[in-house]
Amino acid sequence: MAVLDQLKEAIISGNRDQAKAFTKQALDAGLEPRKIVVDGIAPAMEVVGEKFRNNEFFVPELLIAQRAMKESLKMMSGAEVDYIGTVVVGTVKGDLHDIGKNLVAAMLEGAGFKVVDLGVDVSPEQFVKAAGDSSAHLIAMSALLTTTMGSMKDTIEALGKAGLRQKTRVLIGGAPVTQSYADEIKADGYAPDAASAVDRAKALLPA
Ligand code: B1M
Repeated sequence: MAVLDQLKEAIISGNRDQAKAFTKQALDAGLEPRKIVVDGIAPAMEVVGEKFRNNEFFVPELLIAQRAMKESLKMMSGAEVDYIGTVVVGTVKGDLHDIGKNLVAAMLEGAGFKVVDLGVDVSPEQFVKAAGDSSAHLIAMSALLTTTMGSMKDTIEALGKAGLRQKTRVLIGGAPVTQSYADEIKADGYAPDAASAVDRAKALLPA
């Protein structure tokens, strides 16, 4: 089996040690980090998401697959890449769900974005500061709770107050988020899944 298929299987089964070993093997063989993400890690997490939706996987399987994915991603941080843009990513204030957000971050990284990942429970002020500090083209916010979605609106308003709204596009997503919510809060884009988040993010880059 090719090394990226082995990596994919290791992540799906949540085997951290194997995920690290196959990532190392892929890097040693000269594969680009971007290729490892796009052809190894991202498809693995798509399978995990699909199995979860079909009730073949439950939360523990989701979490151990995510842990294996993180180990693999960690081994590639710091690699030299020509970035197509900078995106600040995070799960909004009050919200600790990060599996989907991590998948979006990994796919964006794989597509050539420099990703500044602020993690979870990110306040509007933290998003705005990171966008300013990194001259980000885009902020990508994830929310999984209906009670935390409002923080997306607060962040857009905070960007405006900081004078950054014109130069920083805003992409939102997460299970309870919809296109009509994005329209309501004047976000620049909405994506229902990680793959379409990449397409939307690319479309939002300045020409
Ligand atoms: Co929580 N949780 N949870 N949870 N949890 C949900 C979201 C819930 C729907 C479960 C339920 O009641 N049926 C419910 C929310 C209800 C609501 O508000 N409508 C819920 C609740 C209530 C809670 C707690 C309040 C429970 C409690 O303590 N009483 C609590 C809140 C904690 C907090 O955040 N403050 C809580 C806690 C947790 C755990 C910690 C146990 C764990 C999170 C672990 C972690 O993330 N590290 C957890 C989990 C795992 C879930 C479920 C079961 C799975 C979420 C997940 O990871 N899905 C979820 C129920 C469900 O979805 N069936 C649930 C897989 C992931 C790949 O999908 O994140 O949707 P998802 O990401 C998708 C898309 O949404 C999209 O791309 C991904 C796929 O490609 N996407 C984006 C995501 N972000 C995007 C951003 C984009 C674009 C696309 O652009 C920027």
